[in-house]
Amino acid sequence: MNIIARALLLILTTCPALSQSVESEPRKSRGPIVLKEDDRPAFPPPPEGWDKRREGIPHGKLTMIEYDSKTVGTRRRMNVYTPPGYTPEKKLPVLYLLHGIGGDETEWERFAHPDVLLDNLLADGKAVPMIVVMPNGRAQKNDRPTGDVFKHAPAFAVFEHDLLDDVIPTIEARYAVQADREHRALAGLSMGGGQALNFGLGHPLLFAWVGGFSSAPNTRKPAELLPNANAAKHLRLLWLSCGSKDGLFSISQDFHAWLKAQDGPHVWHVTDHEHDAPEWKQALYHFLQQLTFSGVVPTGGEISSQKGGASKIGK
Ligand code: FER
Repeated sequence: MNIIARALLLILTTCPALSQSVESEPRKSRGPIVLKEDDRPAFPPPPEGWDKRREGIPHGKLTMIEYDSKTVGTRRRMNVYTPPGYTPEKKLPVLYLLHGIGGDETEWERFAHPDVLLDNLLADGKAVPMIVVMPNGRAQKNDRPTGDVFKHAPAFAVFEHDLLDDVIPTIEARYAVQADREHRALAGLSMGGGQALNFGLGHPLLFAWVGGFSSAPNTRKPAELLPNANAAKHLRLLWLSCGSKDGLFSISQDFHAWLKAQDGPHVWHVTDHEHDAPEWKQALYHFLQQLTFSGVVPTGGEISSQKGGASKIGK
């Protein structure tokens, strides 16, 4: 993102009045951040060395792959992490990890090095082997984050079709993947957080693991995301995190409060960060450990599974 776009982003994320103008559906003006008693970290800060590339442990592999998007009508790119020891003989679960408004398929790797975090977690037995797919969430012909990136907001909504019809089928055709909801996670930061909540909760038969990090104003309102908070019981994990100094805090806070009021199970992790890369990196570190891809979620409790239902994916 160039310096002008960055400055604009800072103004927009800290000034509720201005941010209204770029929302597709205006939300209520966001007032000052008011912290509640339960707006606290769910996890301690990561331990020493958590984000340092370690010698002497097995390393996974990052590959930038291309695919033909029927949705966009272009050849697009995504960054794919395969864990150490990946072989076409053993099917693995997949996390689809989405970037923010100024990012692209390289953003997570530049900000957070998910490969390093996962290599370290795997070496320490704190995560299970998984494939991590980092696509480009701006589903338009020119998907570079240039110019006024806020004008690209509609393309972040179109990405729902690219994800379901192009990205996921490509990954499931080319990699050894456990192609069912129990082994498919969707998460993202900011605009990507809004996408993950909108698409993930909108397609409960496709995703059992959903996470929104510092979710942006593209996030649907709580009652639209989950008309019945009880539905969260059918997920393995619903994750919400945000920095308490983020101008977008109320978006995550409101959804948390709405879920809590109705006993909808979820993780709520609040740090004292702003809308920044260190927030997303530590959120990812903790989120990866919650992705057990089994019925047991370390902090989320035992959640019953949703049975049956047709998916257009994997057919
Ligand atoms: C907005 C403020 C921030 C908005 C999007 C963002 C679509 C996204 C920020 C990011 O992805 O970092 O008003 O409207």
